[in-house]
Amino acid sequence: MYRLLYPMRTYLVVSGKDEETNIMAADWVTVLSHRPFMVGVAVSPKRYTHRLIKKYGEFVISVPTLKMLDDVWIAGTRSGPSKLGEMNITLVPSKKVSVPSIKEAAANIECRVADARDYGDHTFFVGEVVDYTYYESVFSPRSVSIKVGLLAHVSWADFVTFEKRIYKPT
Ligand code: FMN
Repeated sequence: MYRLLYPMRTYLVVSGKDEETNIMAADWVTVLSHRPFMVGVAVSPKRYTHRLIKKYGEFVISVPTLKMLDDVWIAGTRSGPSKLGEMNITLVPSKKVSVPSIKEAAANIECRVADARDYGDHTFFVGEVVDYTYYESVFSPRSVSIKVGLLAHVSWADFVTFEKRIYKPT
């Protein structure tokens, strides 16, 4: 009953390169370490993305916004690089990895696979973050602007964004 941990933020995982570039939606993404900056993502071996991460040893975690919801849905419901033809995104070169980044995404986190381990029906890919790009209008060292419409997934086709900021008294 993984749904007990929902809502979860939704991300995009970019893998492969050139004509073999692929994008899938992923909820099961987490930060693992601050220094060095490391992230992890659980990817089912059934995903085309799984094959590409294994093949190239690199992936990019992109942070989609509400404007990209249609693309997120395509990324999360179709399999293989041909889906990119249906999507409305612009691929741009990443800084350190050969897997491209997504121009429209609020951030792109460039990862090299540091470890891959199977847990149950998913493989947990650990990525060492080698570089990143982001919109300064959304992310600053101390905070995040939620106005951009960061996506969280509730169930099948049901998504929410963060609306209300609750100020913690200090
Ligand atoms: N699949 C995973 O393996 N891990 C995930 O964390 C994950 N999260 C998803 C979140 C959303 C919102 C959606 C719609 C789907 C998610 N999926 C996840 C399923 C894949 O995105 C989906 O199977 C996709 O079609 C795989 O694409 P690919 O075969 O081109 O790699």
